[in-house]
Amino acid sequence: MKQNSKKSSAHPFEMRECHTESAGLFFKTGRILCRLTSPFQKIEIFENPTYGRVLMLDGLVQTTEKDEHFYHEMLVHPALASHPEPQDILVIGGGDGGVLKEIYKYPIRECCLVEIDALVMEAAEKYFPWLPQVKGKKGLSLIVEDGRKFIEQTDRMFDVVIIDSSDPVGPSSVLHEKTFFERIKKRLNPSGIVAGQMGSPLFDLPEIKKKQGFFLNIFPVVRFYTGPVPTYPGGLWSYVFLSEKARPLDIRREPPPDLKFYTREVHEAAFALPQFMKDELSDKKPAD
Ligand code: AG3
Repeated sequence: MKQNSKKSSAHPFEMRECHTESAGLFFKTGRILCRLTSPFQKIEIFENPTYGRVLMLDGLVQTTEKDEHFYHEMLVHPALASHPEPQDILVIGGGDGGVLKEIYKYPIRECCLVEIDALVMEAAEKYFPWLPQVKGKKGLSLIVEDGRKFIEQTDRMFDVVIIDSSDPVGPSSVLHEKTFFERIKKRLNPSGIVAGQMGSPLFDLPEIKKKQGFFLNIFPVVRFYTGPVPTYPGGLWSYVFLSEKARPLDIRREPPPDLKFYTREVHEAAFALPQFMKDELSDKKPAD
């Protein structure tokens, strides 16, 4: 969230993310596993008795062991379940590997993950199980590069692109811009789908609406959906489903086994937007 891009507490036994000037979320910390500053951001991983291991970047919660599946499953499965034959997948961001672990529940051909910060990947590999779990899987390439540069330079085409960015501040801000999505569209096969995280409906609705404006200029199918993420600002999170022709409610396969959050019914329900979002997002005119 823009106004809070700052801080985690300086107190050694407590970390916090401020959601507004006057509210936020605090974590008592057990062991601090990693605290370093990369060329891009501050990386912190610590243990919390309630949420398990927590990853923060620049003081913003990215993932926790306890609720990661709320987010990773909802970012990945709606797109992969709605594509006729997802084979070649691109992930932008997501260096912690949570998205990859979900993608490899499908029999895909290739998956390419592009993460700007090698130190995020190194730290996550050490302290979370997801990257080690997928390393060596068929067709996986891990590329350390700016996602925007990658998409400008690659000539590869993809069936599904998953954008696991952080908030639109710091290294991730370019991943929220119109030109980035225009480039992605050029790298998408005809039935291709893009799924991306869109922030907090409670706090970020003006930005979500702004993005809707340019999405509608680029993609014929633009659908937002939501799901809870207990440790993200506002508790309810939003995502977008973009495509030339795939429809989000045209679910083509059963979910892989052993998911903890996503089901077919959750998928369908997620696209039914709460009234306060409909009020803002229902005029479907493309932006100029
Ligand atoms: N990426 C989205 C995190 C957004 C959280 N925002 C915040 N806490 N203000 C998560 C990466 C996990 N793979």
